[in-house]
Amino acid sequence: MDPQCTAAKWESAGFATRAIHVGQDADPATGATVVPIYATSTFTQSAPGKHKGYEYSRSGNPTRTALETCLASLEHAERGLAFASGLAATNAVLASLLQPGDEVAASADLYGGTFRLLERIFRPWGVTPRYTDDASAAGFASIVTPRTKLIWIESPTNPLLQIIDIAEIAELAHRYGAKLAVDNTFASPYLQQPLRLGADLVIHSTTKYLGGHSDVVGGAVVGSKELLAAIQFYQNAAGGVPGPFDCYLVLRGLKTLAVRMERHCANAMELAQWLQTHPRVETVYYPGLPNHPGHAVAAKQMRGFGGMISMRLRGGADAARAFLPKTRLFSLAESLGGVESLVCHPATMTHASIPAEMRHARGIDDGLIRLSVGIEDVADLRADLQAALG
Ligand code: P1T
Repeated sequence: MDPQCTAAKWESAGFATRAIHVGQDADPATGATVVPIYATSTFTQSAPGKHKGYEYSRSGNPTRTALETCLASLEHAERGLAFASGLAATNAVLASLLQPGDEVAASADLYGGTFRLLERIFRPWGVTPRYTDDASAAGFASIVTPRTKLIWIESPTNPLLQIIDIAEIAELAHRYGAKLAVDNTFASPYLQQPLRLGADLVIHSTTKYLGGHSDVVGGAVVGSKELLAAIQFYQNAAGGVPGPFDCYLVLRGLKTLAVRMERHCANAMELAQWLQTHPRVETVYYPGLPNHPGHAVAAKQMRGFGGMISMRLRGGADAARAFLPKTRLFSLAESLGGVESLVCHPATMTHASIPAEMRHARGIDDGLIRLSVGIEDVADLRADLQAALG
């Protein structure tokens, strides 16, 4: 059956129900309750061109279709596409919507890999990226030109947890004839659905909260059928598809996304409140704190404030260097969004590809520490941070 039809019957169901069921009807061939891993590169045809909807697994695979259908439902999109990584998804969006001569306007605070892709691949190809430190509508208006085809934002941003008013930027983008793409990785669709706020495309690194267990690398793009047709054409022509095992892992992760996010948010809120009273901590960046400059907008556009916290310690870079190797439960590692807590040093890890001068100007200096708060017992997480803070 057309997966879009099976999705339609779940339209009025709640988020957790859709995460567990949409695109995941019992397997038509065997009745298997859980979507099988269709480990096949190709599909047998009864006559040339006569097949059951699948020809070759670069173009489509039933395990991938299940994941794409579910992701589209969770973001209230017409259609979803799964990719081999978050950056493969980002690359496909940029390459299929932009031509040499076009410009892309982005918030200055964004994942280092996205910055590297824009600067090292797309700028030499002829696309001009422009960045704004002021991520308000006025800030974006100051860098948008008649050549701007796309505005690219994250909210919350990586790693400074800035909040961008998605509805306001969508309105601005459309006024200038541009599209708005939102990298929703830090929020997940459970906390925020940018398409409902006017965005045109949503991008995910499914490696993070959607997979949720730090055991898979993947990406996704969701949006209208029209925009996704161009992106799917690019994906099929250029590759970048996820394998069926990886799709299975992300789909399995989605089933518990709602309960995991509740716990990520509760743990992060408790730790952020505690950290901001800690004598060794200078600044805490967490949108759930009322003194965070984006708190009101976050409360308006998100269901909760997420599991990511950044902070600066008194004593700057030296204090950060002393703290980072000392945590035991928080593993010092890149990535985020898994059930286990991670700690990261953006300047030398996730954002090392941004030139030092630019990084420092943006506030990503050697004193910045980023926490991905997992779903362990919060008392244990707090004790771990306390011991490392000394
Ligand atoms: O790693 P990959 O699945 O290709 O996703 C890239 C990506 C895209 N968007 C955001 C907001 C991201 O944070 C990432 C990856 N980020 C990390 C690995 C990190 O530790 O920040």
